[in-house]
Amino acid sequence: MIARLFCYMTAMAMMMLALPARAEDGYDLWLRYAPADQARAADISAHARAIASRTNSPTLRAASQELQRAIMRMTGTAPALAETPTAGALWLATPDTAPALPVSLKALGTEGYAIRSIDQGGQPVTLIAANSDIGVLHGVFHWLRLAQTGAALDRLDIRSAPRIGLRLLNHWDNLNGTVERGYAGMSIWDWWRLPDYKGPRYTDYARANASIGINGTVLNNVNAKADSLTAPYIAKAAALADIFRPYGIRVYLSVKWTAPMELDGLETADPLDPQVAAWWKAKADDIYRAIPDFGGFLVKANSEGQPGPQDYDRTHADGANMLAAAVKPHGGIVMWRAFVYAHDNPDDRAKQAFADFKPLDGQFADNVLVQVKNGAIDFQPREPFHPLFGAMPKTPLMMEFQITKEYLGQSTHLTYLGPLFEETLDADTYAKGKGSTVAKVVDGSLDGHRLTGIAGVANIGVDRDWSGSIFNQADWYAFGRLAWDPDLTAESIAREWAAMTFSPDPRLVQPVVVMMMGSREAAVDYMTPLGLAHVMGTGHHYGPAPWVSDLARPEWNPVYYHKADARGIGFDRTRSGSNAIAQYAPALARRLADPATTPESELLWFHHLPWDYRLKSGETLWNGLVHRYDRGVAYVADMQRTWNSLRPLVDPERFAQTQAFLAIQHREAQWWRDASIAYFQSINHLPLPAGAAPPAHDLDWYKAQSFPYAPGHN
Ligand code: BDP
Repeated sequence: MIARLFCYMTAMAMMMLALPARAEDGYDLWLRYAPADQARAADISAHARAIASRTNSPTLRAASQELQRAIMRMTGTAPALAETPTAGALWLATPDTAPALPVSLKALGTEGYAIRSIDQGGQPVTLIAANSDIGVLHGVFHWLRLAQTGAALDRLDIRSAPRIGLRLLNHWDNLNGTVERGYAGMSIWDWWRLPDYKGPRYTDYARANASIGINGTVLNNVNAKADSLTAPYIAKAAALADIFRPYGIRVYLSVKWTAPMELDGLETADPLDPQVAAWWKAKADDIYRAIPDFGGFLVKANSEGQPGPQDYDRTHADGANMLAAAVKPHGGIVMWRAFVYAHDNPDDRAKQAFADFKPLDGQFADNVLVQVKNGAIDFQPREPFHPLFGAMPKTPLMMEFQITKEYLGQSTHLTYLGPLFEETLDADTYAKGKGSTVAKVVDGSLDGHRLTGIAGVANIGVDRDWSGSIFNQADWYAFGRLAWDPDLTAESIAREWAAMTFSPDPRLVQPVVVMMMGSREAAVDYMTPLGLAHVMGTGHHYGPAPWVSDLARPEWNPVYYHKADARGIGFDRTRSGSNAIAQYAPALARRLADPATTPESELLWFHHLPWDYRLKSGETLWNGLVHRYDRGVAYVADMQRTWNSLRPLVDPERFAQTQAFLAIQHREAQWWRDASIAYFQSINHLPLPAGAAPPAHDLDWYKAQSFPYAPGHN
């Protein structure tokens, strides 16, 4: 009887293991730990019979729990817990817990780790060692990546340390729960019910970020409200900081320049006014009392209507240094954004940040970073790298990427951003000769900076799948991986991500990676080919609107960017135009001066060219544009075919979401193509190249489309 009951219980337990713990709705991200096949499960078990760890710090407890959960899910067997390493154990160790480690921890810093297969008194053991508990946690996630992607688990000898110090998410989340440029539902910060209610999502957020090495998060929108600096909101931020701390993630806040006036009635926000400086110092002291490891401030000042030091005839450096002095005694930093352009400045918008910031090089305090967007306009599908990279050697420049896809299809288009990030990081600034890549500026190696950083505008919300779509998760993932190591390739990252997110089966990984790798170029093709930019709909930036010309500020209008007329198209940024190219190093500027030596992918960014200009292919510029629009649409149709062929290998829920979203993308790619062609044809009156289909509707139809409720637009 007892034996029968036991058999029944075992059978029940086996059945429960075979079923997924919960629906595959994307909540688990790349930390799914799906059951492995028998052989692989045995292999994982053999290398994870036990977890050996001597301390019980919150961080090591989190590491151990992650391993237990993962190994149980992947193999069906729980690892034993031990203090000392036994045969087949994963041994988590720091010099504090194990003084004579058989591996050097030099050059691994406080966050890096070593993973090594060792022989411990005749027993095989996998050592995961680091100088700190956080390093061990990162090492654990690395080992779990190996386990999930089908990699070998024996003879390991891995050393890894982050190349960039501050690896941050920037949440553009508002205190009312909306998210600027958010396409994944409301903010994950439940400001209203914090600090009393702290849902489990915050811990899962921290796990996901720690698993890719992110070590900081700016909680609120750069278009900040002063209220986030009031005592109740500091307490709310402190509650989040407490949850994130064991995962090595610090909290930062965006601040509004006029907070001293708004909150405490000061008469000025002049950075050189002693009362203003004293206010910020006292505010910083308050924050650090609640959050002892608070990271610091992010500031958007004198940009798009935000107040700033220039309102008092002071410079960005005056403003940044005043705030920097307030956080300095606590070890905090200031990230001062270079995203500035002024309504009363008639110069090319692409030149304005450089003009403001370059002269300030050398004037910033040593705990200030200037945060620069990847390109000089605004997160376009493709932009040349921002000319400030390489131009401010005395200032640590922090990269700002946008993970949320404001301009790349928002929540539904499959446009993997890995190649965009990689392209920017690999771009050569020529600041100190060939090989002076943007990555070397950002990681500090080019100019010898120790303070280094990279930020990604988060794509996270309360949607079950976090990011608005399964494939958008890959952008979050890729950002973290590249922030840790900018030399990784977008393709290798896509491979890891696909294996963990879906399955390590090469029949799935191979085609999914191919889809992903061409997807961003496809979006460039159907939205902004050949270096076009900012031709999106007004405000919401959803869909095409290259015809818009009636907005108050010239640089808000798409016509400002493409400058199409009867003779040609493109923005002349050479000497005959705005001469923006002169902001690049001479070796690069020389090449950009001539359309023949400008990369075709950036042609119309730098040059205004006649419609019959000959492209490298021999076709005219106009025909080449049309072909690219068509190529982009065709790529999406290809992705649909590929995805449909993968149905047997993907769970129904995630299969259906991606299938539906690809259908939306195809329809919208066609819309982009047709609307763009209809508009440009109304200007150049040229026939379409042979074989190209006419737009489905006339131009007025496209112009009449209106989207007052498109998401993400405040
Ligand atoms: C643009 C967004 C706007 C942001 C701004 C910024 O359209 O919503 O506030 O950048 O970065 O991309 O400050």
